[in-house]
Amino acid sequence: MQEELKALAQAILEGKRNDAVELTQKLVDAGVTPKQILDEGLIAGMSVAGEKFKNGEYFVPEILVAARAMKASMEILRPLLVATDVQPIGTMVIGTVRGDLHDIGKNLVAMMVEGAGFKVVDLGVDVTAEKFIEAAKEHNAQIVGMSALLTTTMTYIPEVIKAFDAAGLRPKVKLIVGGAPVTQEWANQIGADAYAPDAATAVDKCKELLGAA
Ligand code: B1M
Repeated sequence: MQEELKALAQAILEGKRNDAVELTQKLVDAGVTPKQILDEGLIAGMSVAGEKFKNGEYFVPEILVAARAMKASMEILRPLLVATDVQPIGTMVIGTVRGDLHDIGKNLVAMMVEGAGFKVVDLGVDVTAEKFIEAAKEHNAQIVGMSALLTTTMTYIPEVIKAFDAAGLRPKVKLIVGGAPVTQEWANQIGADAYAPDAATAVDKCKELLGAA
């Protein structure tokens, strides 16, 4: 089944959703464990896609189709993973901050972090500090990610950070920030735990935050 696993990784890389679903089902039917399909098929393919995105060989559309192919295969694997009790490597809560409706970049980050083996709880857009905190507690998240695309909404990020401090959730919960107007320097200034300029780097940073890199 090694050939099929490789073909699955390639189908994810090329964003071939139907092929990915077909191969995933074939591997399941052949008795390959969901964990092996996840690691050597889906995550393997998404990792290469992430590398290509980082070094400029892939752009947003290629990543989106790869992530969609992965999501479609995950629909088959998810119930099996739950049944076999395969644990995600960590849990991330993510959202676009209050007042901001941009979600394309945040969705990319969510998909790629999920593709790396995390459970991702996506709160959507226009997310308040209270909602971030509530979700972090409810899902026992190790990481909370905040995205902002407007100079007028990025200023809400430090407020969320203060709210996490006030709630006594740090340093247990690590906070990662990103979005077009956000920089490493600013992230340092406001006391975020990590910053990522793009979705592939966000995956690396999340793993580093977990100490799993
Ligand atoms: Co708006 N918009 N927009 N917009 N929009 C920008 C951001 C803007 C730069 C356009 C411009 O004027 N040149 C400008 C902001 C100016 C500023 O603040 N300095 C702007 C504006 C002004 C507005 C409105 C106010 C316009 C108006 O109504 N007058 C309005 C605001 C609405 C609101 O949010 N309250 C508005 C609305 C919209 C649309 C609804 C039309 C649409 C959003 C659709 C959607 O998201 N569903 C939209 C879009 C599409 C854009 C642009 C054109 C593209 C944004 C995008 O999706 N980029 C944008 C101009 C631009 O950036 N060129 C613009 C692609 C995406 C993959 O990149 O989101 O940067 P990005 O995400 C990257 C990284 O930043 C990083 O990884 C991602 C993938 O590599 N990243 C993270 C993102 N989040 C991360 C989180 C992390 C880590 C990394 O950790 C948690």
